[in-house]
Amino acid sequence: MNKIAFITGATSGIGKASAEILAKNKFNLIITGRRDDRLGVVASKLIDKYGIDCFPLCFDIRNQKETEEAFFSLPKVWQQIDVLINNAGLAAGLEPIQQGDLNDWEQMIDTNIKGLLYITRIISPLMAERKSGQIINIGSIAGKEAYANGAVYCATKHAVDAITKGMRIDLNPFGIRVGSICPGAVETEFSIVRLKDADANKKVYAGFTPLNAEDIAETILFMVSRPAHVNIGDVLILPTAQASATIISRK
Ligand code: NDP
Ligand code: 8X3
Repeated sequence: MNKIAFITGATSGIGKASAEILAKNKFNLIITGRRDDRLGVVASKLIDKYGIDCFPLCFDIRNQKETEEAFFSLPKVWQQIDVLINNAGLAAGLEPIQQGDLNDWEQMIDTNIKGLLYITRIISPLMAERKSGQIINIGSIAGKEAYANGAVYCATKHAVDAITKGMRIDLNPFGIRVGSICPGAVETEFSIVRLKDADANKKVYAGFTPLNAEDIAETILFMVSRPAHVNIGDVLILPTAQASATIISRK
């Protein structure tokens, strides 16, 4: 029987690319996000193209009740998740702390930290019961370094790093693999959302070749296809042009 992967934030970028590569490798999928129309399109495509089963679940991960109701609306057999990809997240704004927008801060904290925790709190006990499962959290280079104008986003990704390490310890007795992937610059909708500018990618990725979502999806596939005794704990993955959060060689 196909394994089941649950991917949060699969309506675009890294989550969408991960859904595609896992479908190609015969995982059945639960894909989530707020944009229902996009979820439907992604699910239909993956079902038709790869002959897998795919369940779209539309909910806002910031809302604990909505998240729980969405998960438990799944048929029982679909609740037995083998792989959880905690990917849904965002940066909002790029401002010094003294000028930061409180709504942006709340959105990042509620999505990147609390949303990740809500879904993990639902799925991890079910994995623990079955003594089986793998969780991959999408962190960031922003979880390893702080940079100017990004204090709160960096804080949320530092939190993801700490949560990953703590989860790995707590779930260790149950044989559950926990790891993270921490990308540098990946061209997705990330910068468009962060800068609230449809043309943001032209500026942000000018003069160098950023990672693309498929680069991260391939890393996810590598992690989930290791033999059972191998747990990749953390992967820092950068464009070749990027040396640190803020050092990027541009032509
Ligand atoms: P995208 O903006 O392309 O994708 C973000 C995904 O998260 C979308 O599917 C979006 O779905 C979902 N999402 C956001 N907020 C919510 C919410 N409240 N409830 C449910 N789903 C939500 O960006 P990326 O693919 O780049 O981002 C994916 C992850 O990768 C994020 O955690 C990001 O921090 C991380 N990352 C990105 C990097 C980059 O340079 N791009 C680098 C390092 C890490 P919808 O809008 O439909 O709800
Ligand atoms: C996304 C990468 O450098 O914009 O997490 O924070 S960065």
